[in-house]
Amino acid sequence: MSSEKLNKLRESVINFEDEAVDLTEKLLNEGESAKDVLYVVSDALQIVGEKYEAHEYFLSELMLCGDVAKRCIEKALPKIQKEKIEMAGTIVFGTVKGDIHDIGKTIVSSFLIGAGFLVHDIGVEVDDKTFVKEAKEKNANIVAMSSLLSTTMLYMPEVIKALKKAGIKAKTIVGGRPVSEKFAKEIGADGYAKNPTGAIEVCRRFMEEIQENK
Ligand code: B12
Repeated sequence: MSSEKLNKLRESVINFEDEAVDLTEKLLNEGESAKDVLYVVSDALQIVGEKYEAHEYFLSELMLCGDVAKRCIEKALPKIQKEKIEMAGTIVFGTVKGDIHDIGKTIVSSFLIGAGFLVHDIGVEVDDKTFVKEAKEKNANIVAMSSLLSTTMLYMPEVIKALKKAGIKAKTIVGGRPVSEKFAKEIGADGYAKNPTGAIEVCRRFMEEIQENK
């Protein structure tokens, strides 16, 4: 393992430099394991999260880091499949119908990828049928929904109903600016989180519950 280059990768993700993406490609071509690359990107995001919480980084930096990290992870994904790294779980993640906000979803999903989950980002304005189809096709353990509008969050229970009707056993997690723990409970979602670190905690808990019930 080239720890010097991996350290450089960590630094460039934290500093949201495009160079991180080229460096990832280079490391993978030189035979670095995708697992180590992912570990470093995840570590970088952890530090970015801490900087955000400490008000050292603001939303713009968070978004830039999320974007760079996502592009690095995308480079590593084909190799992950080859290495058959055991992922923490499979998540299908979309912004619900009528809503085009995707910055929060992208950030949360890159943190989840960093935490070892295989995340299929199915985009924005996703209707119930598409959530059902994608959850089935990807054999999802978890379905994650984002909404930034107080109008579109009302579509979340429709998705939960459709998943249940289709017999899909995946756990559901909801989030986004207008969504609350109380709302999540009312609509029968299995979980809610306010931010990316909370999402990792909830999704890890889901996976433990799934393993216990096997
Ligand atoms: C950027 C933005 C836009 C961009 C979106 C660009 C994009 N690609 O996403 C554009 C300009 C397109 C836009 C459009 C609109 N917007 Co807008 N937008 C915003 C703004 C300024 C920032 C949102 C954002 O990205 N925040 C940053 C991210 C990191 O935060 P976040 O999304 O909340 O995500 C975090 C958490 O919520 C959580 N999270 C998010 N999703 C999930 C999912 C899960 C599963 C979990 C666990 C956690 C989680 O983790 C994230 C990271 O911490 C907000 C104001 C605000 N302060 O939020 C308004 C805001 C959301 N928009 C608003 C409105 C009204 C609109 C429009 C209707 C405006 C219009 N009249 O056309 C349209 C809607 C279009 C549509 N159909 O969706 C309102 C919503 C009001 C409401 N209560 O419904 C807001 C609150 C502005 C306001 N104060 O009025 N918008």
